[in-house]
Amino acid sequence: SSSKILIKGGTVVNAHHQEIADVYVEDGIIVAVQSNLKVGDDVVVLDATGKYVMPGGIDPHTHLDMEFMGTQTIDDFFSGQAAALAGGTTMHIDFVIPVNGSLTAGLELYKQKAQKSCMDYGFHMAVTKWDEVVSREMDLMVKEEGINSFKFFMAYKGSFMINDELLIEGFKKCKSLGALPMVHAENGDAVFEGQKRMIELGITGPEGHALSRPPLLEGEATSRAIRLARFVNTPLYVVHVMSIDAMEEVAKARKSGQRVIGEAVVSGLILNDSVLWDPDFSIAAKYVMSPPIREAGHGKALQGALSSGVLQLVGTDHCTFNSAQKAFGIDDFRKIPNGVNGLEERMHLVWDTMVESGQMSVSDYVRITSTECAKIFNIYPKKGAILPGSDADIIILNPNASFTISAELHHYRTDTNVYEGVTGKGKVEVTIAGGKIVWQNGELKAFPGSGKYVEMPPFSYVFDGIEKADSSYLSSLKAPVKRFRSST
Ligand code: DUC
Ligand code: ZN
Ligand code: ZN
Ligand code: ZN
Repeated sequence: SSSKILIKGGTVVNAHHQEIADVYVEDGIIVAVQSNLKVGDDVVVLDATGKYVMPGGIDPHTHLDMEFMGTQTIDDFFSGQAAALAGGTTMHIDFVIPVNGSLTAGLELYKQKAQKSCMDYGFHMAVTKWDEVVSREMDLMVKEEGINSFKFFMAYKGSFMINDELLIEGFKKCKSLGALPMVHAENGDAVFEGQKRMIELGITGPEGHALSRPPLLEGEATSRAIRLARFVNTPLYVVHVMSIDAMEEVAKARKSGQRVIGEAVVSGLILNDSVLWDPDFSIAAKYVMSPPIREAGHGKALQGALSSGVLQLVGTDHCTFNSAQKAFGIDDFRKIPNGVNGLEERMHLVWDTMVESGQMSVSDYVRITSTECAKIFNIYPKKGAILPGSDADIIILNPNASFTISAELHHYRTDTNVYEGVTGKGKVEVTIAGGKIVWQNGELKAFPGSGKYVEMPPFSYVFDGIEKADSSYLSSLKAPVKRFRSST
């Protein structure tokens, strides 16, 4: 059976260390990492000579089967995850969207959606309104449901957007629970003004989307969220940093010692806004996401921020719609469902852009695509490592093979791909998830129901309002330089 696997002779890479070794897997767990392992003949042997053996990717940011902008994302927990496995990602963290503001109802719905999972997954919880009920539901999520992160949208006026009062309440609540607050940082009120102005000017095409929500507004909201997090004295996770403006706010805060985590997304690293000016609506519309794809220059700066450590990890914001859905906005960019693909392409594109190009070491690649995410969300070293006792989520990457991306070849349900025609170096040849070979020789073996929910425990970085030294990742980040004096 395939429950025992030996990966022979590869270069085993962890975020801290790499060595040539064999990896032995039994019943879903990594049992041994050492050279010249001898095993019985009931073991499947994979030769990894000349290849890298690395932890499967963890995508910290996806939206599968999400109801959004009057429609539903086309990829669900099965199709999105199956595609992820084919691209070397073995876990993702999806955002639960509350139902009429109710976190409990939202979670029930997402538990249903996720039953067809073929890959391990965790949940972040979005908070879209504030009252006593929501506050109590947050306790429940952390204490009973294995959720340790809450996302606040500073944009999407009229639907998800919350104001500063809620942001502060939410940050305080997160802090009291040992949970990590996350923000979608764009100034939603200003975006609303920008959109009205575009329509007044008769700009109704996809370029209007980018023009109405410039980097300025992402920088403003990022700065505000960071300052409010400092006010509350809580760590903060900024999702999808898409501009130099936002990245510089993260850099400044981290330099001062504030505990801010910045997430890059693949589209922001690689694409530029020229695509939004394509005269063919069906091409331009597929690139509409929020925050928008920026002018050339931002992507390169964000790549630099990943290499220098200003940004700590890379996700996708995978959120797919087919061409028919994108066409809802043919007369008005405000109606184009926001979102692009990335779950299947992330591991390949980050390898090619960061490692193959010489901007990053292989160990750092493992860190930004897997290990850092596992540490931030408190599931390391179960996930994010090739170590005895870790889950057997492993990829074998051949640095000399190449990849090609196209809608013809991808494993999603969506009929387009924002990376159509992109080729590069470095190919995931084998994916092992939960101890099973799920991707090999271009063949995908994904089974609905085989993915497990990964509970993410809270952090204990707060004690009576004073930082308590412990071994958790968040508390190991530097404390704010300034503290509030207690009244005397
Ligand atoms: N941005 C997107 O493009 N899609 C989903 C949600 C978001 O913030
Ligand atoms: Zn070692
Ligand atoms: Zn967002
Ligand atoms: Zn998102």
